[in-house]
Amino acid sequence: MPRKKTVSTEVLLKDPKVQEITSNINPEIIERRKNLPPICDVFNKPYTALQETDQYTFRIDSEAARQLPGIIDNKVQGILGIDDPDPELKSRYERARNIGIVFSGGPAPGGHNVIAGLFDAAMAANPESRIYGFLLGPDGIIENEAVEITKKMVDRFRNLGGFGMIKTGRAKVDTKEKMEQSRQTCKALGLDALVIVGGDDSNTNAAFMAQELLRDGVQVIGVPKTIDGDIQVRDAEGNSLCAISFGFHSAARGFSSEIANLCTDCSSDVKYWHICKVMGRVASHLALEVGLQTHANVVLIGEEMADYVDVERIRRAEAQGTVDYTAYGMTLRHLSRVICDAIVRRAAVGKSYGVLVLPEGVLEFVNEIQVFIIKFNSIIAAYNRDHDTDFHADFPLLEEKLEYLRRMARRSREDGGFTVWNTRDDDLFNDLPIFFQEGLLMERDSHGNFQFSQVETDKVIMGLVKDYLNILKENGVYKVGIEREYYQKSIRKSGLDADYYGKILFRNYTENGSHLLVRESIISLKTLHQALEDARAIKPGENIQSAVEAIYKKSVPTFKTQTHFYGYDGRGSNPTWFDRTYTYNLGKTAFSLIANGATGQMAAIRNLEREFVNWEPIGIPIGPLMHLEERKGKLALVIEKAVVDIESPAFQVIRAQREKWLAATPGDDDFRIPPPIYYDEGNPEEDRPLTLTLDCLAEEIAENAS
Ligand code: FBP
Repeated sequence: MPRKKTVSTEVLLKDPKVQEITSNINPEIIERRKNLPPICDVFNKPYTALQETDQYTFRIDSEAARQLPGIIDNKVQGILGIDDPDPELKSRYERARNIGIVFSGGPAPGGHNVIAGLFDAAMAANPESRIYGFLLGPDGIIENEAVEITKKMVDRFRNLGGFGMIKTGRAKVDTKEKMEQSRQTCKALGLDALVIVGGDDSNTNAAFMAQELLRDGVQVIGVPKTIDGDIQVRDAEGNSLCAISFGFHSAARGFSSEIANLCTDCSSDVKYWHICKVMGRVASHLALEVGLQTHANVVLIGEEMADYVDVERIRRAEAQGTVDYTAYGMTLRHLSRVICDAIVRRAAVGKSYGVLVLPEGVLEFVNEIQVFIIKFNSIIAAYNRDHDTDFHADFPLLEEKLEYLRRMARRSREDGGFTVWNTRDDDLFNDLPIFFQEGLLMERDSHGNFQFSQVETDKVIMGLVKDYLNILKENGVYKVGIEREYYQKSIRKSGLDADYYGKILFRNYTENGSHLLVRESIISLKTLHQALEDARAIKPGENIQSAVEAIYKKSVPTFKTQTHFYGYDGRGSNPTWFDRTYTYNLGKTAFSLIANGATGQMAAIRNLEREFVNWEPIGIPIGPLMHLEERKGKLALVIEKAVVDIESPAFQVIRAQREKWLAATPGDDDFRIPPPIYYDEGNPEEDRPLTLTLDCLAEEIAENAS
């Protein structure tokens, strides 16, 4: 045999084709970088102006009015495109400016295009302007760590995911010292304006900075970012001003294509339930969108649980002339029952597999967990206040924290007035698995939010599910349905009478169903033997017919799971057409607001739920969005998180499709395969999140019908 020719690694690496396929640049990246997303009509004009409108009203919190007097009276501002500005507007618009921009909180696809939109607009107005990017989030402002953003940097990151250009961080400018340091940074860089790209908490921070920096003439503009989709702004009349934050669509599409692959795999391999925890901290918007995109068998929506009422319990209590208060709201036990019910029903038609979508923050909507979270917030805040120290630093170990709680429970026994943590709380808490206790007692993030991404929600819930499935198995309720035809064929093949054995083995043999369910009383080979003996199908001591035994064994369920966490992966994906277009226009909107003197406003695009031609850049006043909320045991002014509205058309669609997607019927599942996020100008991908499309269609259909 001729010897195979070899080549040295050095020569191999010099080959242009090898270089091409080992390069970190691929044709799609090149295309992405070159592309300029479409811009809203107003940005086709060389200048823009703001038009304040009283059309939208807000219910203003008196505390917000007290703390934010300089920006609380801001109005919604529309943006107008101008061809021939008056000299005053022209000179204001074209002034060279120094603008700082910072990413705050978790990454979200599209962030780089906010910078690109801002940079392109600022350079078009005056190429002498400077854009500074603060490094590693708000810490970059506090510590004056910034880079000047150049065209080369912008072009390198256009239309690409992540926040790699300047990175991000979760620091908060929340003390007098940090505010003063930030002011000094703005002075040192001669900033005219600061753009804060962040979630609800970061935009809250933007409002306080806008107020503080007013006297220095530094404008502060927020930009609605978060994959969680929980920044959605409506006015007091319910008019939508910002339908969704950027990043949501790309992350949801990223999760969906991976979850759809699991749907395909599990319905081929038919042996696993895939438990998919999906990010979104508290709100279940991502889970809702993933549900619509994939038609996973079970899609839990936390917000629905908050309103849960156990009608059966209420009826039972009423029959006894009592009221059962525990029937209102979802408990952990009940949640596990809901999941078990779906698993048992699918098993009954032979489907021992499926896909369950679990929002990461689902526990926030579960009664007893909500109570624990609230109690810990106030216990820890009281400790920190009374001792002027930090609870987590003083009690770093779980055992120390538990001991502190035990002491509180003892105190409640001695002092009837002390009710924040009693023996019952302590007992209930001690029943939870250690990893979950640890999760619940974990330090809150810098904004006082519970860090759900670090809690193994799936493990807690699936632990309970597995326990209850075992009970249902022992009770003979949880069985794998056997296809009638299969049963008859295999029994007859062994020369036995299928009808004779069918009536002994199955509870529904004489009915018409396609799947046969072994009787509840047959839960082991011993009980099977007994049933056959009772029917005189075998004699004591005789072996069970092997074909009958094989059928029985097939009916015994094994619940096998694979757990997955969808979060950081989707958060890092490249932006969809929707997000890259949205964010590029947000960057341009931020510049228009700055160039026209606005501060304390959030750059936004109205009509995102409609086709692109309807998109309308606006400025939303941040101050009026603030309300008081409990954070780390204290009331704080924050922007309210938008959670899933269970009256919304998108949620109603999920509710109506639930049975279909569960597919606890013979035949195929209803899985949907969303196309992956791809880059091809000729074939634009889905142009909006399905949640938004449904909400918009519902409005149009209602209008046409009236
Ligand atoms: P933002 O609200 O800052 O955009 O972050 C959202 C999020 O991705 C949540 O979905 C998740 O719970 C959290 O961040 C994870 O935080 P971390 O990156 O600190 O682990």
